[in-house]
Amino acid sequence: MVSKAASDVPTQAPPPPGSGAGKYLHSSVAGAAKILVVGPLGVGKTTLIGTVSEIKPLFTEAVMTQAGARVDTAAASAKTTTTVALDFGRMTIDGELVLYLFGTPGQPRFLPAWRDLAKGALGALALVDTRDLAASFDALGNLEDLGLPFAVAVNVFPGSPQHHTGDLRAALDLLPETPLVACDARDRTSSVRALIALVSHLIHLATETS
Ligand SMILES: Nc1nc2c(ncn2[C@@H]2O[C@H](COP(=O)(O)OP(=O)(O)OP(=O)(O)O)[C@@H](O)[C@H]2O)c(=O)[nH]1
Ligand SMILES: [Mg+2]
Repeated sequence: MVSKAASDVPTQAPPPPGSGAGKYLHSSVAGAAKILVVGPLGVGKTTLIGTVSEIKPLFTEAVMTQAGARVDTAAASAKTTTTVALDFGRMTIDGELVLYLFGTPGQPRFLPAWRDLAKGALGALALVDTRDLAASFDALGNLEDLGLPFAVAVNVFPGSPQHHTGDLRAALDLLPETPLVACDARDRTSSVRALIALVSHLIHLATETS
């Protein structure tokens, strides 16, 4: 059970290990990494990719259908459109590591489509809305099924309940090593920090297995 308390979810990801971060991944992934941005309906995936992308992002928004409208999450209540195929953007870290960002559709009926979208991906950033934690379970479970390493970013909305990190980790059933950070998908600095937390995690995993 998540208790209400002052949030201690870190808003700053651990700093990347300088230009070494990019250099390490540069040698292992030839300077480019495919990253998924996942999460439930309306959690802010499209917003985050639009915020950080250094190219004009590709969006595939469509007016919500009846099927989509029935999925009533806190974040989705004021939305009229939803991603129906994918979002695409690009962000460079350290001037040398290019992240190709693929946003997934949030509607549960599209979960099976992730299998194709995840091909060649190195990891995922999973966005979570604390106003409806249960809405994230499908996305996190899908990442585990795919064996895709991920970091979790709490996208903070007005009125979002604040939780102690330990309570949140327990509620989301996260492994101890899975990064958990807070972000505002509309803010570039905090969104980039969330992606850097993921990249740092991927570097750590790659270092462990090399
Ligand atoms: N207050 C606040 N609003 C946000 C934040 N992130 C996104 N929003 C708003 O929430 C709405 C949903 O954002 P989207 O980016 O479309 O969400 P999505 O996860 O791509 O949604 P689907 O594609 O339908 O799954 C938009 O109106 C955003 O402006 C945030 O961090 N804070
Ligand atoms: Mg979207």
